[in-house]
Amino acid sequence: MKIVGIEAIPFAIPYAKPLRFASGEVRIAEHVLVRVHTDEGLTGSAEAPPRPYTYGETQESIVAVIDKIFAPQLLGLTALERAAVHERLDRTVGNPTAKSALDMALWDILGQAAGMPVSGLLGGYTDRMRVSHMVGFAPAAEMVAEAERIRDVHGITTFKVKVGRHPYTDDVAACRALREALGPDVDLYIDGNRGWSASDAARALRELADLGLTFAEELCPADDVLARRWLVRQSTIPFIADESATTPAEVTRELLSGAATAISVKTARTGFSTSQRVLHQCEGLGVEVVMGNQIDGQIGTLCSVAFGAAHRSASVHAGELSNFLDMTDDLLTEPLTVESGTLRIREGAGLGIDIDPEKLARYRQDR
Ligand code: MUC
Ligand code: MG
Repeated sequence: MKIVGIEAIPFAIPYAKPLRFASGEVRIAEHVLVRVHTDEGLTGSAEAPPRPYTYGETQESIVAVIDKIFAPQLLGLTALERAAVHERLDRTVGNPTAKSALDMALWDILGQAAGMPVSGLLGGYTDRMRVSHMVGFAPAAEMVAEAERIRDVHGITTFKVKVGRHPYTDDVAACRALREALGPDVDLYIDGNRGWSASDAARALRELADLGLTFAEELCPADDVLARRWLVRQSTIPFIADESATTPAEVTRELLSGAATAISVKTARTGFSTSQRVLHQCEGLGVEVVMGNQIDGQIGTLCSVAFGAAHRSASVHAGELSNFLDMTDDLLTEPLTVESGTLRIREGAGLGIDIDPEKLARYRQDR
């Protein structure tokens, strides 16, 4: 299982429905397909989604760091030497989605070599997760229409509402319209992507108090250190750290300092190996987690569901596994489908990422 080649292939697939949120927007999925080849002819795959507003990575930087730094460091190691792989990757700071795609591609190789699904190797708790859908910025009536469509077509009954606009009262009105239209049985939570000040966030939380929200995520910047702790202390619902908790050390800092009370686990930024460390930290500290989404395509979503379904604590809450529904196309031979509000892992060896060569040829940007 010696690593003999690593490819970082940029591709671009437009969104049918762009997602807008406080820190940015996504109109085209300009991601990087990462493929790791072994001397026995196995190929592990994963995708890296550049999110400059969250990690500083771009599509070009992901390709460059893999081609110029990571590939030369990893060639010759085997898929069983993941700790050694991570030691080498960690000599370079940052670049979380590039590192994570490499980690997950190695797990894909392990699964294929063992003839077993990666989700089973990771923990094998269940074979599916309930799906949560993100509702991006739009006029309130459009947000309601989108949530109703997603519920009616896909059976999804958990929605993460993007907030963080100015004035904050527009977001409060949108959340109220969603609750009134969808009724009490739907789970609603909010994600501010650091858009509000702590004082606006506190006002918004008070005005939203009767809506029965499940969580609040990253309402204001983590760098507003004292203001953020002040905000979290008065929140009556768990306060999820996302952008502020992208490594095990940041998770420790955010939780122990009282700046967050729950964690978003994203395989796109911590792969499988480091996501397990984060998950075990949260379990040990008695903190809830949500499987988040880095606005992944179908490949990244398969990785998220493989990890989430593998662990009891990661599958308690619905996982954010539906962003791919807004894309015009994807690379998999057999597209993912959400059925009755749930997404299943792929049975079979590895991660089950079977890439359609014609689609890859159509969307890749390096030829
Ligand atoms: C999310 O949960 O915030 C948007 C920005 C980012 O870093 O992730 C997405 C979704
Ligand atoms: Mg978030």
